[in-house]
This record gives sequence, structure tokens and C-alpha cells, in this order.
Amino acid sequence: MSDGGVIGKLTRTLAERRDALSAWVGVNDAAVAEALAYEDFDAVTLDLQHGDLDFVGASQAILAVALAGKPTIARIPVGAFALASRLVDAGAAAIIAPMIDDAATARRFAEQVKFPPLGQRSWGPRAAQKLTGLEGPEYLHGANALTLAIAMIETREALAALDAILATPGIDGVFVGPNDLSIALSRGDAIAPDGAEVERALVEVAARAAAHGKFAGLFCHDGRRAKWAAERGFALRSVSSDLSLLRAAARAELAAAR
Ligand code: 3PY
Ligand code: MG
Repeated sequence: MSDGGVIGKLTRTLAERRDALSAWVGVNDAAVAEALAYEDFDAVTLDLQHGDLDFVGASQAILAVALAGKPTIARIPVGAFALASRLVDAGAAAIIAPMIDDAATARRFAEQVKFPPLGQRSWGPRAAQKLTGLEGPEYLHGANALTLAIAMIETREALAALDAILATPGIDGVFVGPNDLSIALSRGDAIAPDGAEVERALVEVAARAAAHGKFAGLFCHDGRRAKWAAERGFALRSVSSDLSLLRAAARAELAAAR
């Protein structure tokens, strides 16, 4: 019986090491995800909410990342739960859903990622069977444990409903969006992802997730923040983004050249 192949790697890393660093990609070209996959990341996240990625581009990127031996996480646009099903069929190991504000929305999301009896995912795991090494009934029975549904916590409503979201069947973990959370906490006044209000909320999110036996994740704009977050109990952290890395490298080389 397969251990879940490249898709199963994400679940194993989170369960065994509680430490997964993900690249963050918005460019709709598999070559970008592929290049980052060959660096020492544990996973690559494709951003279909704020990046240019579309479904076909994401499907191709998932395969390129898999060839590098890494699992892919996909972030869907707000409420695009049908797309979550298509992305797990295409071989995404996890889906991050933004702006999950209550248990009912968390449930609707998880239902599209998980097969019955846990959810209502429809059968059609095109690339997912190959990438898990599980076929037919083996995939049907193994997929729910290998394919993660991750709810984003980035509003006041989500913080208020945190326990209910974490207790939702099929939700495997939560992922904080510190930019939106800071906008919400300041009532539209500021973008302060590293501010004191967000940091207070992060302590609470990590503690509540641990109490529910689920993992917490954080969007981190750089490696230093990702290390800081690990020390505060965030198992899954993104590190910078494709375009930020490109611009930072350009600035560094130009400074060296001048
Ligand atoms: C946020 O910080 O709000 C995010 O969603 C990260 O992309
Ligand atoms: Mg956000």
C-alpha cells in the first residue's frame, strides 16, 4: 500500500515534524513553481486568490512541483469551493480557503475537499490517484486523510468563531492572513501584519489550534517572520513570494553592481 506519494508528504511533514515551509507562487507559469520546488521548501503554494494563476496553469504547476518531489498547496478565491474539488483532483495536497468566518462556511468548504461520509467531494481524481500512488477504492478510502482543508482566519468574525471553525469536521488546520486580519482589527485603518494586535491574535490562534489537535499556519512575508512564527507554534509557514523574491534579488544584484 502506498504511503500517499508526493501528496502524502505534506500530511507526514506536518504530523511528524510540525514544521513545513512553503514557497508562495502567483505567476501563471509552471516554470516558476518548478524552480522554487527545487529549492529547500517542503511545499509550494499556488495563489489563485491574488495571483494570476488559473486552473490550467495550476494543474501544470502541480505536476512540475511533483516532479521535484514536492507537494502543492492551492489557495482558492473567496467562496470558490467547487474549484477546491477540481484542484484536489488535479493533485493539490491541500487547499487554503480565504475569509472563512463561521463554522457553516468552513463546513461547505471541507465538504468539497473530503469524500463521504465526511464530505461530498465528487469522484474524478485525475492526477491525484497517480500522485498518491493510490487507485480506485484505495484512493477513495485514503484521500480524506491525505488531502487537507485549511481555513483562513483573517477577520474579526473568524476570530470570534475560531473554536467552531476548528471543531468543524473535515477542517484540518487554520492559516492566518495577517494583512487582512490587521485591516479588520484596525477597522480599515492600517495594514500592519506584524503589529501588536495581530500578534495577540496569533498567540490565541496557535493555542486554540493546539487545543483542537489541529495545526496552525501563517502567511509570512520573509524568512525571519517564518522563523518567528515557528517559535510560536505555527507549523505551516509560507516564506515570501515569487515576485518579492525576484525583486529582492534584483535589488541586491543592482546594489552590488553599482
Ligand atoms: C493576508 O495576509 O491577508 C493574506 O491573505 C496573505 O496572502
Ligand atoms: Mg488575506
